[in-house]
Amino acid sequence: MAYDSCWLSSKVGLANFEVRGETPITETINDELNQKTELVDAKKFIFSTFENLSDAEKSIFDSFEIKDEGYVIKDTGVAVYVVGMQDKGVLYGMFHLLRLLAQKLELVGIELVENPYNDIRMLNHWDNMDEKDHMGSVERGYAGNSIFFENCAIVKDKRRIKDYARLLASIGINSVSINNVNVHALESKLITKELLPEVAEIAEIFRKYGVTLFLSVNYASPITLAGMDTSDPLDENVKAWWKKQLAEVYDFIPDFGGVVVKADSEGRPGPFTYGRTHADGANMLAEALAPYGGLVFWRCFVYNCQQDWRDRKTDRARAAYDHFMPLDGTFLDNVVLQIKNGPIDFQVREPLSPLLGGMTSTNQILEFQVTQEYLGHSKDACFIIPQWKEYFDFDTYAKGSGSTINKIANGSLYGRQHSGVVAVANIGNDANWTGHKLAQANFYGYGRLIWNPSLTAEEIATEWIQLTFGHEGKVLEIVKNVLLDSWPTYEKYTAPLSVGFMVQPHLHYGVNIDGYEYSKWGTYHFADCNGVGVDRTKVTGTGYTHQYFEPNIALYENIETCPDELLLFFHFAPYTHILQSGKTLIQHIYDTHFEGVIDVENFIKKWDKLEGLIDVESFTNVKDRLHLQLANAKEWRDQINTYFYRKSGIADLHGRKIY
Ligand code: GCV
Repeated sequence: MAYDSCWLSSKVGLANFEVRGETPITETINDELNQKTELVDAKKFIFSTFENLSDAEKSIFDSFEIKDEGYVIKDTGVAVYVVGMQDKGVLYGMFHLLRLLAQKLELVGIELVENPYNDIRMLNHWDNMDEKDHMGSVERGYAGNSIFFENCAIVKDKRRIKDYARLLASIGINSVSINNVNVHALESKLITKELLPEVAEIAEIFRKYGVTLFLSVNYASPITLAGMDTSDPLDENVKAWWKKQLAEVYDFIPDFGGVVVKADSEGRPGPFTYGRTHADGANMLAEALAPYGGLVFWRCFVYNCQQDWRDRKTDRARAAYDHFMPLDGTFLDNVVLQIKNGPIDFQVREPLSPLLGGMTSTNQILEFQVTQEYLGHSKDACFIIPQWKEYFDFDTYAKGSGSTINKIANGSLYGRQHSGVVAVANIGNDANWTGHKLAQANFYGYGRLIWNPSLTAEEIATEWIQLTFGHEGKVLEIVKNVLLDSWPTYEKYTAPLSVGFMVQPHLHYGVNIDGYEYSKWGTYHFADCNGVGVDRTKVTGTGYTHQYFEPNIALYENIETCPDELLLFFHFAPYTHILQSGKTLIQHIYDTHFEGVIDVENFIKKWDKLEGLIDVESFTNVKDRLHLQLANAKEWRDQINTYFYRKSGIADLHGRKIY
């Protein structure tokens, strides 16, 4: 059932193949190939590590530059070879080959070399074992409950986890953490003997698909698990406890990847309690993990969540940089700072976090969010790949022109040892994995894009559509169209110009313009009768603009040059301000909100044409959700337009209905 409705559903496989070597992963390759029922009876296919090739074969593959997890697919005339340096590379190559077969692409004469652009390609799950009434729930999850936890325990039936491991390997993901970064009482015990036998079972399932397991840990564990009276990272007993505890994890899981830590963030415990720094905290864990090659992913999502809305000086956007920049160079080599793409929190659009590229001497990993916390909860369609593409291409100028986020994420800009991309997953135990069928494309696309960021959003969409829905031209055209337009559309009817938080507090779905305006969370838009937006300039505002490098500082500092789409993030602008597009700010607000609703109406019209051309379940799933999306878009349109009409007193140029 788990695959009937996804990009792995194709039954097309190979009649004549040989898999060399005997490892858990080569076993997986065999299983995978043996499952196929529609066999292509063409050539012979050989799956092998370089090591397992004969000398004569080696001479054919010698000249290819294959990195650790990379592979070559080559038709030598005698056979089609899939060759990797490691069995993991062969596994990725096999999935690539199966993809080509399912897409009906030509294999005769094929020769391609693939190496992943990012070394760490990770997903974080925000899954809970318990949280009072939320047994097995997923924080910010919109596709059912956890596939890892149920009834305050690890799931007994682990078949779905195996299905999931397979999905991960098929898109090149090599690392996964399975529990929420908000670690509650029960999940804290995942690193103890009580739960490690079962955690080890999960690790074994993942291992066969080349995926390394990580756990989120509770910084206060010495107190909550061991009854100590402190978690001070400089306390010798605390250090000794973590060493002992993590050694125990390695007894059960010899290739355990390490830990993910949310400390001193949104009420979570951390080193600040003891007057220590984040470097003190992270390094203490890093020392305990170092003997085993384990990593600490230390999150930089640290800000004051008890802010007074009257305080206009404190700027949440500044927080991560202000906290972590002074610590650059003081982290141990196996610490990796995990940085969200933007300085606030996965809004429909934000500038890039200035910490990315700011720190020169610290390992960094870029954090995206695949789950649609602020992008419509898998009720509204929002294909996020185009957003990530823009972010990857952003030039920070950290080391002069060409210092893109891409090069920072993969560590090449500063020659960092551990680097890559991580994202908050969007899957759950719903039959189609992601709730909204089209949200699968975000999961699929995330893996494909971080493997190869030069793929276009259109190429990724095309792959996913053909693998999932087949080869009908009309299907490709319509689904691609809806996917590629969906992020701009979502932006139009929600919060354009990077104005940020106007959502229902806590839930983060649906409009509530002032929902966060007088709260403690530091996410304000400051709309009044004169204008809207946050002045983050150096001259008159919070000074955030100066966390960037020139020429970005100058670009953002000046309201005339600041890109329209980021205007309200950096400036408080009057409603009559003329955008670079030539429109006034207020007219832009009205136009985008009217257009956004029309876009969704068009999505519905297009989707209706797919009836009978794709499976009924997927057709109905998306159709139903598009109608929910339309209702949501209308509510946003009417509330936003009415709100800004009342604030500004300026009528719509086109006389459309504003309530
Ligand atoms: C896991 C946002 C989300 C929280 C999340 C947090 C984080 O604030 O709303 O649900 O907590 O980010 O990234 O830690």
